[in-house]
Amino acid sequence: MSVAYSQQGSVAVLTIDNPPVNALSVAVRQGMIDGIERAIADPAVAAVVVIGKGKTFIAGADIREFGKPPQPPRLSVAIAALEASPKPVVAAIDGVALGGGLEVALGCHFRVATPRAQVGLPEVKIGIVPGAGGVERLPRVAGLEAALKMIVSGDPARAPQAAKLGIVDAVVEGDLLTEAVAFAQRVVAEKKPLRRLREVPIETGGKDWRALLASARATAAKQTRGQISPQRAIDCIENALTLPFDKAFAETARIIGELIPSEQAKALRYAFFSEREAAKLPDIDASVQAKPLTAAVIGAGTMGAGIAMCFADAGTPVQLLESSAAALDRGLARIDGLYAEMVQKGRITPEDKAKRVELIAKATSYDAIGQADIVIEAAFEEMGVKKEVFAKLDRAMKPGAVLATNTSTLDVNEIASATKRPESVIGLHFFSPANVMRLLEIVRGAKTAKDVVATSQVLARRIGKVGVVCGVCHGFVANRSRGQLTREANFLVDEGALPHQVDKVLYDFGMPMGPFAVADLAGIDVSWRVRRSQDATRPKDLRYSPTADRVHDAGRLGQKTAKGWYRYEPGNRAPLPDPEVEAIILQSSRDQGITRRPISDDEILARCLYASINECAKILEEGIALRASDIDVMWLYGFGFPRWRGGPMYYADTVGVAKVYDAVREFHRQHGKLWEPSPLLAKLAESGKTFTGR
Ligand code: 3H9
Repeated sequence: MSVAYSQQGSVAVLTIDNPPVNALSVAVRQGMIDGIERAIADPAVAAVVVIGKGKTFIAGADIREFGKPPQPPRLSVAIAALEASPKPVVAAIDGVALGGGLEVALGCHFRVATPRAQVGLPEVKIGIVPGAGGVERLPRVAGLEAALKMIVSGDPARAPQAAKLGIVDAVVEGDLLTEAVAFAQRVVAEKKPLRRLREVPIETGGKDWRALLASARATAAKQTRGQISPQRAIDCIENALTLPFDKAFAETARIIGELIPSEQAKALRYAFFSEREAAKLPDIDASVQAKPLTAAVIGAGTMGAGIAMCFADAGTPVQLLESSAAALDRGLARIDGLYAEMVQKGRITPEDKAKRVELIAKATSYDAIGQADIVIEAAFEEMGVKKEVFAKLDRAMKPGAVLATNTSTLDVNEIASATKRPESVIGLHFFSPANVMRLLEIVRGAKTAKDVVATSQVLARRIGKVGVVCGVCHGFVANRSRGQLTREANFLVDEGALPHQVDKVLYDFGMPMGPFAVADLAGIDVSWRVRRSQDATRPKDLRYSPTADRVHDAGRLGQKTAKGWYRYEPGNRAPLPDPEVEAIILQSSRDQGITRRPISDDEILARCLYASINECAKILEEGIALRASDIDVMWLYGFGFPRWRGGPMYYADTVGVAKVYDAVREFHRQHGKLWEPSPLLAKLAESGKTFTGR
């Protein structure tokens, strides 16, 4: 039964029952129509409550139905039936009312919600627009400005905020169904007029709607650069303002009809499901119990401080350990400064700051953290240091504690060997800045126990990260594959391109920054140190670009010295091309005996991206990543790869694996060994298959 019909006194109750999230599959749509018709026809029924079974009202249209031939009845027909009811219809919202779920609620005459409920129209995030009346009705209930913000960002509002905006009529404590039925009975008793939102005018709050729309367009163009759906949603809102309800609705239906099969929407749906898939591991099911999660972090440097902030931001207490009180104070001062910046920017209140700072407890001895359930080491990136720390942790931590290392390159198995409990050791690789970037690479060592992996996944969720599990190799999945992009970017500069040309191509593709701007942000000395650590093992016959070393040796360490691959004006992070760097580059090309040539944007894009894709394929065939989609999730959350392109693996599928393979073979011919094609890439290309099943 997708919609159960029952009665409480004179109130009919339609209970949406479509686990796990009450998505609006065809049976639910039909069930709502049948239910409302039955209630209208029954003289013993005076009002109707629509409620979701379980912890969710309705998560929206069934995204799995998109791209398949639509099956009647349409959602809008079911919603129209609710709205047209001559008997009052009350939506009772717990959990989430998202997308079509909120649209159902807005079709009802009244809405009551629990305090924890959330309502929103996240359609733009999956590349479409709200297509069942949300665009037209939300501005009518919440006013133009608030609706514009919610629809264009796709972000939900919590019940108290929704009540302030008028989206929810009452926030109720206690049993939701009881309260909703009582609310419905009051509506009947007080003969309250039924509020059909289609009949309500849109309030602009006295503001010029054209200016509001223009500003929303500009914000969306910045925040979701390259993505079509937010702009199309604004088109729909403009129609809602200028056309009669039904005409505007028909236009929205046309627009969503175009968007659903679009490449962007397909990629965004793929990203949605990939993210959920990444949480599933074939050998770890619900029977593997995660451990509790009191946490400690070792090292109050940039990374350690950022990791501690992740816990504090999630409202979870954390201990921060440093070897000396002075180092600890420096770390805490850094944290204080970062929170102060957030207060200044209006992102958190001074009270939030105080609460968060208070959640970070000081520790200067291993004994002090011994009872933590999970400890994350963020000490200096050097094997000797790591092993020393882990030997100490082995002695200090209680049995069963998870011992995690935040290494970005070192062998987790070797680190684990410094303990007598390698089964408790795991890599938890945060991305910089740790309190901002959402990827958490969960690196499973050869001996890591299943419950340690499961605990790390739970931890990731708890602190708002997207955890993706992978195996051990140098650089793990994300940095190893991204490293190839940087490699080619450097070679391209040696061959004739300039940093700003390379960066522009990747920025225009949709990356948040190009590789040279990233290098300046991260610090040229950081990558210089990594290269030095590889000098002894780097095969002599491999091509190596000395240019980045020369930039480093010229004292250009990036943004921190106001010069790196670019120069920077005081107080400004905008990268400016610098003739001094150009001179270094030209000299480096000459010294390498390279005759510089004009390099096309197409070549830049292909070399940078295909180098990474080829490496991703190697990572997949080595079994370091479980699925192509896991790699994509890592790039989306670790490097800001444009979500509407799905990720590098999905992108390779859209280009065509055979085309990518041909290009890789050609680059191999031209540039040699580093372009050795991945056998998996070759196999897929030759058999006409894809990485992602696209
Ligand atoms: C829409 O409504 C268009 C309309 O305007 C009408 C147009 C005509 N469909 O995330 P979780 C699955 S567009 C199908 O792990 P949580 C999900 O894949 C829709 N399946 O749980 C997963 O499956 P599995 C607008 C869905 O508690 C399982 O449910 N709505 C849908 O962390 C559990 O999900 C959205 O975009 C769906 N709509 O978070 C909301 N939603 O177990 C999308 C979820 O096989 N959903 N599943 O992996 C969400 O944001 C979160 O899933 C939610 C729950 C907050 C609901």
